Amino acid sequence: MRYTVTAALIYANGPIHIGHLAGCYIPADIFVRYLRSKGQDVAFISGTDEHGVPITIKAKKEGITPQEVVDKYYSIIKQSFEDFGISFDIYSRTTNPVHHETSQEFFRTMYDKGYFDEIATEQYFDETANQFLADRYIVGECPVCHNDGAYGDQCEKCGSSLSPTELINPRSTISGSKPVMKETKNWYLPLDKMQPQIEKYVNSHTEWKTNVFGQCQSWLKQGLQPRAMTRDLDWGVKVPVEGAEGKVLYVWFDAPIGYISMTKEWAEKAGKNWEDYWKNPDTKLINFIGKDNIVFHCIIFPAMCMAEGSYILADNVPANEFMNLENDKISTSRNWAVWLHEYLEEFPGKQDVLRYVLTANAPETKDNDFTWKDFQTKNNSELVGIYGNFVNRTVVLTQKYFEGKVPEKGSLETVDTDTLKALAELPAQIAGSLQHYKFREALAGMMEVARLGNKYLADTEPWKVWKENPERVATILNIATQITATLAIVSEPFLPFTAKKIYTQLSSSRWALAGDSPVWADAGQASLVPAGTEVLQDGLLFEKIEDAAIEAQVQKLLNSKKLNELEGKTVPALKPVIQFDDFARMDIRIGTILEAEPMKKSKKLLKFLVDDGFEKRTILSGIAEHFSPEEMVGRQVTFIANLAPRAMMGVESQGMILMAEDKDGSLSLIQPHKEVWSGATVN
Ligand code: B3M
Ligand code: ZN
Repeated sequence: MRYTVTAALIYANGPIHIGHLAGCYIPADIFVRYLRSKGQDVAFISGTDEHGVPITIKAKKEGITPQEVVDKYYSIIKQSFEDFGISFDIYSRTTNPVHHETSQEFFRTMYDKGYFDEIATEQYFDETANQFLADRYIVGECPVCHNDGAYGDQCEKCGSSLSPTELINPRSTISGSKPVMKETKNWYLPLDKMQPQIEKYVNSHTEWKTNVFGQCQSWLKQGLQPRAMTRDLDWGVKVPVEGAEGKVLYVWFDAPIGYISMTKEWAEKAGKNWEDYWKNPDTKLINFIGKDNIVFHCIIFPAMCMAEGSYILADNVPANEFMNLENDKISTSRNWAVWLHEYLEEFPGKQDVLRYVLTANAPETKDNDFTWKDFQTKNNSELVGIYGNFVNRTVVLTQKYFEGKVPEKGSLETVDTDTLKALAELPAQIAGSLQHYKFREALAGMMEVARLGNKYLADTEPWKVWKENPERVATILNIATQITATLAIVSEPFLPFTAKKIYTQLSSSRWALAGDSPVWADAGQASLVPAGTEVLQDGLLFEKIEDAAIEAQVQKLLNSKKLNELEGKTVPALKPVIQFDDFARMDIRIGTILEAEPMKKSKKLLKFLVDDGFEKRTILSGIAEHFSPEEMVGRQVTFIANLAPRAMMGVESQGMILMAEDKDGSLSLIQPHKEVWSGATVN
């Protein structure tokens, strides 16, 4: 069987985080690794989406060109995927010439077949910048909540989705000027007319995941609308027809074609025929994506392919829901995320731990939550406690009793045959889950192999038997090694780094391994590793993660939250107007602090002795959490000198020291900018 497996072409406008991995790339990689181990012909294709408004917005924000933005993030993103072992056959980009040619050709074919409707509409135009404005380039007052910073497509404050004409007092974010309505002509794909064909296609795939199938049905039920496939923008693939100056292909038109152009690039290098992967109806096309991309992959791209006429349609689109982080939506702008490059700095070599946790919690049917506590628990009690523990015990006991050589099996007891029978059944069970895109279930099946191994050692207790019956121990450790080998094979899709370590541990054998790639069909066999094979000790597979490391991560997130809260903070509203006389009645002075001491039984109060120019007066001030008594002595402060005395905790305070309160609640003294005499008036 031939497979074309794609993973979403992420926008090259920022680094990637765990949500991306969990939603799309880890499941795609698991699936592909499994297919390869079954000997299938697979092309695993992905890359960055480098067009569209998200890129130009980022460029504007960073003050660089769109090309510079995509160059920067393409490398960062590619590196992260490589670091996490996502085994693409090619990771390319939509700014490559082959992509521009391929998508222009695609458009041209549809155009020549008369598939597009040319429709004139009025769009907002910025006369100062001389360009049409994409929705995101228009801001104004939200008609719902009256937030003044709402975008042309959405108000981020109240979440309403908007169209630019609904904004009150719209402004261009490019020039700040008020946009005007101007007529423009674009090419529309008449999805409304294509609805019956699309419905037929979707309805022939009742096996799709319910979240995917359900979303398609709700789009179809609403009735499909014509959608513009060109945009007035200067960053993107030029529209290849007359009269389209200043227009580019809609980013969602060219992006999925990226899968095709990247396959061409790969095939060229790999000596394959790209058309086998896109035009042969026997090839299965599988698109891995996140849930926000469902409509584009299940309705719009298939419609484009139907219209173009020569490409296969997706056989399945196993989209995941979203992964949340510590009970909150992952957000790039609020920095509520675990960035992959940062994770690797903080947990070097622990790629498989993250792969494991994100798969065990994969948001397959509904949104799910990643928490650091759970990350720690899954590492410590499952990877260390079950998986690592089993492999380690097998290796260590083989070293100890048999000088590191796999012993011969002798005659088998019931516990042995039962265990080998269970072992033989597990790979097929895991494969069944994988074929149905049930990766959590498949991962649980993988852990069953490790559990089986642990139970076998616990039941047979070779360490107790050794003295009386070393032959029996030989059989036990031979079988434990066979379980280890199967564990490595079935782990490879999920934990490729760990699987590789186990292969190394069993390296001197020629069992089952062709280079690095495991052969799925070997899994479950009772005599996979020949007796005599040398077992090397190569350190522990997993190590315990301590509380301190987890607390540091949680603290990091809390710091982001704090920063965000500050960001949203505005200065307090002004108080009502007072007359000059009201102000003149206040006697504000500069004094010098002579002595300072904490107040007994109070966390907040400090007691000062202040030189006010006439005498020494006592002033209490609730700033003990911000200043130490020592650092206050000798300082000049501003205080209200004629405030009626007030007793606090048995001491009379004769005035009030003034402070400025900063955004984060910290306090700052109000001091004259040069030293003045004590008692100086402030007017
Ligand atoms: N670039 C949206 C995203 O990054 C879009 C995916 C394209 S897949 C062909 O989520
Ligand atoms: Zn709003």
